[in-house]
Amino acid sequence: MASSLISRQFALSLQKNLWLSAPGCRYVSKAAPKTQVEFDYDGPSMKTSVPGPRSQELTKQLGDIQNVGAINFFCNYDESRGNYLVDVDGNRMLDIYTQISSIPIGYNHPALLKLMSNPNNLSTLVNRPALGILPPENFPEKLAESLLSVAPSGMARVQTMACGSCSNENAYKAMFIWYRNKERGHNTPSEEDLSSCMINQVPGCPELSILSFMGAFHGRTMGCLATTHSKAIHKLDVPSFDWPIAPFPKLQYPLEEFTRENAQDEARCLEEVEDLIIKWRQKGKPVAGIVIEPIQAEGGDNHASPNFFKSLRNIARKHGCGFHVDEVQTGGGNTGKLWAHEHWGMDDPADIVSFSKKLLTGGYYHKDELQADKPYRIFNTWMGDPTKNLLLAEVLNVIRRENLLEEVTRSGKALLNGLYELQAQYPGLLSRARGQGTFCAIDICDDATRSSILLKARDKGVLLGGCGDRSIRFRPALVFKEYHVDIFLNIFNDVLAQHK
Ligand code: PSZ
Repeated sequence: MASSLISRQFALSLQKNLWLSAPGCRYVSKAAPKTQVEFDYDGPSMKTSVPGPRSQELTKQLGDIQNVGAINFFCNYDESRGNYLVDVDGNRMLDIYTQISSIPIGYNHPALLKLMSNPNNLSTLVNRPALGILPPENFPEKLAESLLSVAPSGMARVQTMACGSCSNENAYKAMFIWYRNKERGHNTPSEEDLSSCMINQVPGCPELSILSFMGAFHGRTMGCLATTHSKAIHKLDVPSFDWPIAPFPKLQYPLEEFTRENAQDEARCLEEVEDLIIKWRQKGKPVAGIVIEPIQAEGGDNHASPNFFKSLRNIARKHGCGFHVDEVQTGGGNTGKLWAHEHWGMDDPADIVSFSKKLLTGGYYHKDELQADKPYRIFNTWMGDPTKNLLLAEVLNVIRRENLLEEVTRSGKALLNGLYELQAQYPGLLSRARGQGTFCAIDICDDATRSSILLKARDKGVLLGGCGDRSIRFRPALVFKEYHVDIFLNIFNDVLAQHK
């Protein structure tokens, strides 16, 4: 009885959300075959400035319960669809930030609503298992359909986790365990190891380190935070580890004009990495792993060349350090490939690749030898969430069916070309347009102007995010098409004209 009630509710919400007769929407692509019919709004529609009165009222209410300093506005997720986020004041905005880059195929995609309305999936929705001990029958099959179907080259094992930070946190632990067992030459800890680790002392808690890069963001939990170096406010007042921090290349744009300088800067950073590895070994805190983002995202969309990453991977191998590529923000298709590291063209790109955001579940892929030697060493209550694997399997189907990676490459080119043109038009305001696929960014002359541009764009119905000291970043969903680029460029042009 209960289940038929629930499934009826799902069927109703599906009908409501299929938008077959909803006003204000239209068929976007008349040429698309029936199965690929896509529904979208015509464009932004603004009724108030943002946040509007209802958002302000709700922020006040929530303020009595939580810190609301970071809240932008409140959302109406029922009415949001495709590339458009609708707020509680009825404003409809073209979303080029997508919940900090974590919406893969837009809001309320019909394929996902259909999946969630299937009564066969109800028990997955209502019974969240402790996956490490009591997984559901279909779990191996769902992993194969979802995460394993897009496993990075050379990796056949994957561990799911709840979010980006806990994925990285556990990936670091896996590298430490692997490294220590290598040092011991066997997997059996001594009595002294076992007793000393209980009081946070060596040798059980060894002096090992993870090498990270200036400008990196790998999360806010204590271990991850020791490798995060994007903003002081993230780190202030929190104790940390004495781990090595290498410089990340600072490329000059346009790249074609600065080939020599950029290659020199990358070589300088690589040299520094090797120096630090040697220095920390001498200090008695050997580098067990190197962690890096393929594009430093929070830190300001800082890119480096495939050659840089290839050389870094070789340095890690040469010194016996694990190589961990953090694809939490770059993974999922925005760069035009499912994984940004695919652009490096390597057969053996990493020992560990972590993910979250657009992959919907967190987790990490790893080489066989990075598997912890005993159960319960990498473990927690949920270890992920099977509903997210269901959704991810369908997201990947949609990506394949609708050739979304090709679309991303196409709209990414249009976006970057548009940014180049605007940069030429407003040289005092804009510089360093850069990107891969739709994973693009541009620098604004200063932080205050950036804030003003972001707010004015929002009031005109375009949601964007900042990153680094003075960059604006673009993180649309994979269903962001060339005509969405045009809508954005027109509005952005108007906003820039106000800042001349
Ligand atoms: O302010 C914050 O806490 C933000 S703003 C964007 C993020 C976090 N990104 C999360 C992130 C990431 O971009 C990379 C490359 N690695 C790890 C993380 C952490 O993921 P979460 O937020 O899921 O813990």
